[in-house]
Amino acid sequence: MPAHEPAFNGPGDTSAAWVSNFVDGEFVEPDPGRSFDAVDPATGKVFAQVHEADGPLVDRAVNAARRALDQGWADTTVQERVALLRRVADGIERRFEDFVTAEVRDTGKPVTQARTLDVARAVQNFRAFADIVAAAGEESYLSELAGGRRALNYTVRKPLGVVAVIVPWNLPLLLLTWKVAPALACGNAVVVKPSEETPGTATLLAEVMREAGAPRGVYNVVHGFGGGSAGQFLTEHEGIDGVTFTGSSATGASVMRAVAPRVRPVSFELGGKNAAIVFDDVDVDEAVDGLARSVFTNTGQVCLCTERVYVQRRVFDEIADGLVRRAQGLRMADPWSETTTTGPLISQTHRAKVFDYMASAEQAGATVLTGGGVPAMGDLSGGSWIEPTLWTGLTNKDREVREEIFGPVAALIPFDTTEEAVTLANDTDYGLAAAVWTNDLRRGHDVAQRMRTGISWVNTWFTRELRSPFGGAGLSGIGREGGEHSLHFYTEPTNVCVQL
Ligand code: NAD
Ligand code: 6OD
Repeated sequence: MPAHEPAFNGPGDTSAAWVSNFVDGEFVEPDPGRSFDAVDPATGKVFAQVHEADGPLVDRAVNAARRALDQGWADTTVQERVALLRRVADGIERRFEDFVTAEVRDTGKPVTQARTLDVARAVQNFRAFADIVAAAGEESYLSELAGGRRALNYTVRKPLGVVAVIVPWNLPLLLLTWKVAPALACGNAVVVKPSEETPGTATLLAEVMREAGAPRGVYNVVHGFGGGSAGQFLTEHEGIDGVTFTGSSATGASVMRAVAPRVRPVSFELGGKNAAIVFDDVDVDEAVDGLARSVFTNTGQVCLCTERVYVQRRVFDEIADGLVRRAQGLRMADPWSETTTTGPLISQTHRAKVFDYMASAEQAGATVLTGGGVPAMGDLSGGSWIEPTLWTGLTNKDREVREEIFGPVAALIPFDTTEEAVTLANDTDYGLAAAVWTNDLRRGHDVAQRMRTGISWVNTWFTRELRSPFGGAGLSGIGREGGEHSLHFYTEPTNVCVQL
């Protein structure tokens, strides 16, 4: 079998190229009447059939998760769960290249990125949350009461229960494991619904979970779409105790409506329209290097990517020239080549959306510094390739500067004063991330703190500390995950108050 053939076909025959649902510890026999295509975004070719879960199958998955909790998983010790998380991390490491293969096949992302970012972070997610839950303490307070009496208050944290984990296609395994690891660490059982575009690695993880000894029903995977499909069946299911969701803000609103009648907790990591602020004291090469990463990584399909670059006027042209050179130096080619830096967009549908913004930017009077079209890709021309694109001449009023595009595009806008830069950067309905580029650290701290975002970087981008809070304000989300913040979302506390 070629190295990049999918290795996640589910039961029995590995030549059939089926991606199966995984329920109650077993891969479910595929139903040829209920399937959809898995498409390689780099070629546009169909390479597998994905078994779409119907309502009864989602029901089985939720019930299996509930049984797993009732039959002892919820009562396991922290040490037992930590040990499972470490075995899962080891299991991913043992099958590292299988995960890389599945991720590259599903997304078209460069194989080097899948190795160094996506799959490496999946391993790290399980190890980090094993450490975090092992080190977590409990709260207790001694209350002074009238008459010299005292009461001891302590908090017992219990698993939330059955958690629905719904994730998108851009960093499929990274984002899935960022949620599954803490959920299991806290004693929950999960039903995960990966994106219809990227079903592979969640399915492969089922094999690893089984090998690692996860009890039946603790980890379930249902495949399908959102509305009218597995996503909706899952979020509307009365057996779900909470939903952790990463995806677009519009879908977040639908998920909120779906859980509202049963008042279930949600954790939302949603879209972004992230700003970079570049002051004129920067080392231009260093700043361009960081900016280029923040605009073009994963073909701009990272919620944290910069799509608005505010540059202090004195260095505007230098920064613009540097970014154009970086955009033109990106190597768009076969994702399996070790020298490829940039893959396609996830689908033709998404490419049409990004092109729509490119057309409207030009109508709004933008100057296209580079890009704006489809690169010549030869044998790969069936894929959803797009040129990295930079604009000047747009303002904060234009939709291309207000709406999340989720492609390798950015608008460069000049500013004069710090106050102006802060106002422009905060002038958005989103609030996920910002990056400040300056050699004046006092100014860096000041401006970073004034960003209305879940994270503000200074002289870096996408540098992650998994114990820190991660999430967004405004349209970018509800709540925070990471470190103890994850442990809070995935547990339900009971305060015990004992009069002494
Ligand atoms: P999406 O919202 O279309 O889909 C996300 C997931 O939700 C998919 O699994 C999808 O099938 C499912 N879904 C869609 N409709 C649903 C419904 N009605 N009920 C239940 N599930 C439903 O997002 P996408 O296009 O897959 O991903 C791109 C978006 O995700 C961008 O907006 C990006 O910013 C955001 N994102 C945010 C973060 C973050 O951490 N803040 C991380 C990655 C991606
Ligand atoms: O690094 C993470 O934990 C995280 N949730 C990243 C999100 C990236 C968005 O595409």
